[in-house]
Amino acid sequence: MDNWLNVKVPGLPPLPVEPRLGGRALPRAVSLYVCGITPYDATHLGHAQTYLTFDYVVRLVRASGRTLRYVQNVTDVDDPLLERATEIGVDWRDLAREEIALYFADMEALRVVPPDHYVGAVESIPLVVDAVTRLLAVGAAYPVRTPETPGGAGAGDVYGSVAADALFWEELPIPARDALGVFAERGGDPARPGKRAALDPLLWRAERAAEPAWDGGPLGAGRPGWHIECAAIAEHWLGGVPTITGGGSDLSFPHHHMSASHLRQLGHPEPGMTMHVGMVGLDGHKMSKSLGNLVLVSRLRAAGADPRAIRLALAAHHYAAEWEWDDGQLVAAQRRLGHWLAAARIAGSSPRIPGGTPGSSAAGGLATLVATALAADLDTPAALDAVDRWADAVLARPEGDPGTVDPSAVDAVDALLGIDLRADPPAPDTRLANQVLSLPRR
Ligand code: 5CA
Ligand code: ZN
Repeated sequence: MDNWLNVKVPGLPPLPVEPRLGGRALPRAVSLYVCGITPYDATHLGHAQTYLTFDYVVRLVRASGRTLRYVQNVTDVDDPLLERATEIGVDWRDLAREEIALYFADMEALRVVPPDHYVGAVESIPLVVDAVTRLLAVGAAYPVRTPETPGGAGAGDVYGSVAADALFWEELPIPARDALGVFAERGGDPARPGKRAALDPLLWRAERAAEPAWDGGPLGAGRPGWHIECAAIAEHWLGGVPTITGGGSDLSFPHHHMSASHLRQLGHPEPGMTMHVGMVGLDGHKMSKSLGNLVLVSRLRAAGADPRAIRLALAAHHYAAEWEWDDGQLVAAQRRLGHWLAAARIAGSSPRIPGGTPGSSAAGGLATLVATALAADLDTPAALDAVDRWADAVLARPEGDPGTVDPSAVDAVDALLGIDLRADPPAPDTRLANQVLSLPRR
């Protein structure tokens, strides 16, 4: 599937940092799987915080001299997308196409580095069919006949068996007594008749009237379940369990737990780590498409917000924190950006440190200072503080004192924090207002 436009990242000399994320050191070769959007509504600030978090991971991992393979999916067929399309009376494919285009425009404006592979659920159906077939073969999955299904060989839904995974309960990321409730809240169907256990997740949904379906070979016509989608894509594109599996904290259970369980039963016992971004809230509730309490990135951009300020407003919060948005944070971020831009203008016209190589001088510590903050479990607030102190020092110099500057400071801010201090602010993208409104919203 298409990807969004690449971002130019200035080269920095390899930085002497050993990133630790969630308390764990990273190997030299890192694979990253980030759970992407379900394209039924526009990118809100919660999504932006999630994708910006992994953008800092990408920039840090590469700047530390490690290799990175990075995959992000897009759930371009699933119940919420189909339900929303029906509700607003558009074809689900048009809704998906339009929302993916808007997501790309938002990611490009925010200068988020794209994944190596951006992979859709629909194009991955052969991978899912293969994975489900293998799970059936090892007894980790079973069919549940459906009266609604138009018969035929293999016709019926397929469920994964949690009882087949010896580590399922041991690895559960939430208290066992909460599992059923959370499963039901987040797309699960605990009461479905015919299941062996209430928590068993759907792997393959047999064709129903008025629902899209694809040829599932031995499984019969149908469409993929959600958790197996991410397991199958990760297995194919990253060779098994990713070093890091990421998304918002609402994906910890059941989604990432189920996907990890599927991967184990597909023959991938290797351990991986998950990184979960705290939920961004508004007015006392998690920002979510289903609640409708959204601040859209595209609306802020159309209203003239500088995407660099949106970035700074979000980076002021540690990724794991849960926090609430208010517009004052954008005002404060815009002020901070102005301070940095003023310093960058002076830095750009000052002599460089004689003989200095990027990142090597005393002041040239900015790249190292920012990378060191990010290496400590992605401490973006500390990284922003480091740039504040650099800007303070540049701006505090007596007038007429040319001083010396860290030649790599502006590049460091660009490469590690995705903020280009050389660029002019973009004009508000007024086309966006129309694009955002072209589909009816509730
Ligand atoms: N397509 C699936 C993942 S495979 C999905 O959850 N899509 S989503 O569109 O609902 O969410 C996209 C990403 O944004 C997920 O990683 C989700 O955890 C994250 N997310 C959603 N709401 C918030 C929020 N309020 N704050 C932070 N992250 C959020
Ligand atoms: Zn996922």
